[in-house]
Amino acid sequence: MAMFDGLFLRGSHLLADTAHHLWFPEQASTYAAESDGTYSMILWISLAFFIPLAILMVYFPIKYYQRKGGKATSRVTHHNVLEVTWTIVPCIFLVIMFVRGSWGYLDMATPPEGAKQVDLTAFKWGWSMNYGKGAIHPELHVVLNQPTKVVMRSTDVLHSFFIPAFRLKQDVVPGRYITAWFQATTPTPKVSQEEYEAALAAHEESGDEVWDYDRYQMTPDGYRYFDLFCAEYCGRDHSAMQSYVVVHETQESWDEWIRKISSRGETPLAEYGEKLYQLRNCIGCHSNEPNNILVGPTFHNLYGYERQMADGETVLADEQYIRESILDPKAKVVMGFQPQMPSFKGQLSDDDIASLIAYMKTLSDRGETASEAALDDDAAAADDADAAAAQPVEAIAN
Ligand code: HEC
Ligand SMILES: [Cu+2]
Repeated sequence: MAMFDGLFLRGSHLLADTAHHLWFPEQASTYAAESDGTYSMILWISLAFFIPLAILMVYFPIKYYQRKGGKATSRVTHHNVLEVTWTIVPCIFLVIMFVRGSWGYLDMATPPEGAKQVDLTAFKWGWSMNYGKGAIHPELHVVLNQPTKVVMRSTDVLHSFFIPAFRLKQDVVPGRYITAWFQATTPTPKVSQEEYEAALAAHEESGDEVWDYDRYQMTPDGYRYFDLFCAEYCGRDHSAMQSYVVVHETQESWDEWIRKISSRGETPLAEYGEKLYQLRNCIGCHSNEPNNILVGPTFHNLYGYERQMADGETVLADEQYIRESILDPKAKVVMGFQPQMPSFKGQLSDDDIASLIAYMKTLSDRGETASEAALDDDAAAADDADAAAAQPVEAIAN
C-alpha cells in the first residue's frame, strides 16, 4: 500500500531492520516486509509507553509515600490539559496501528487476479497439495514472483497453515474452504550435483525409511526449501505436521517437477506403492512391521489374512476389502480401532491403489496366494476409477 508506506513505514523501517536481523526469519514474500514493519511499529510504540509507565509506577509510590502523622496534602482531582493529552495521543497511535494493520490484512486477504491455484488438504497429521491432473504431493511447489492461491480444507480438526518465511499464517477450519495467497520473492534453488549425490548416498547408508529433510537440508529431489508448519495444536503428532515449500526459479523447472510426480512411469507397482505409503502419509498411522501398532493396524501380514471387524463380522483382506478400506474407511471398521482414517476417495487414482495393494502383498507371507484373482479385480477396479474420475466434484465433496 504505497500511500501508507510513505506515511508510516519510514520511521519504523530502521528499527524493523534491526528486529529483522535479531529475531525474524528471512523475508521471502511480497508482504513479508510490510508484516514485519507493522509488527515492529506496534512493538516499539508499546515499549515507548510501557517502559516510562513501569518506571513511574515504581517511582511515584516511593516519592509520595506519607508516613503516619505527616501533614495532609490537598487533593488534586483534575488536570484538563493532562487528561486530554493522555487520551488524544494514544488514540492517534491506535488509529495508526489499526489503519496500517487493516491495509496489510486486506492485502493478504485478497488474492490477485490470475493467481495460480493449489488445492490443499490438511489432515491428522500432514499436508497434501493437489496440483490437478493427479499430481498430488506433500510438498508445496511454486514459481518465483508468481502469485499462488492456496485453497485449503481440513478432513478432521482445526489446523493452521504457517509459512514463517512468507509471514503467512491461516487457520484451516474443518467444514469449509479457506483461501490464502502469497507471492514468493526468494528462490530455493537446486543444490549442486555433488551435494545431492552425497545426500542420496548418506540416505542410502542410513537405512532410513523416510527422507530426513532437516539432516540434508534439501528435499528428496535436491531442492532447498522453506518450512511449512501446523500452528494449531491438533493432537498426538501435531509437532510432526510439517511440510516444505520449494520456490522454483522458472516455470519450466516447476513443470518438470510436476511431470515427475504425476505418474508412476516405469516404476514397478510395489515400489511405487511403498513411495505412496510414505508420500500419502499412510506411514503416519500404519507401520509395516510386525506388532507395531500405531493409530491403525500394521500392514505386515494384512493382505490375505482374515480380519475381525468391530461389529463381529470376519472379512478376508483381499484386493476388494483393501480398496474399500482406502476409499470408504468407515464401511468396515477393524476391531479394536477408532474410525479415524480419512477417506482417500478422489485423492488416489486406481493405479495408486493397485500400487499400494502390490506393496502390501510384499509385506505379507500370503502375498502370492490371491495374485491371480487380483489381475481380474484390478481390471474391474480400473473401470470404477474411470467412472469416479468423471465426477471430480463429487469426489472433492467427499
Ligand atoms: C489418520 C490415520 C490414518 C491414515 C493417515 C491412514 N489410515 Fe488406514 N486406518 C486407520 C485406522 C485407525 C484404521 C482401523 C479402523 C478402520 O478400519 O477404519 C485403518 C484401517 C486401514 C485398513 C484396513 C486394515 C485392516 O487391518 O483390516 C487399510 C487397508 C488401510 N487403513 C489403508 C490405508 C492406506 C493405504 C493409507 C494411506 C493412503 C491409510 N490407510 C492412511 C488410520 C489411518
Ligand atoms: Cu495440525
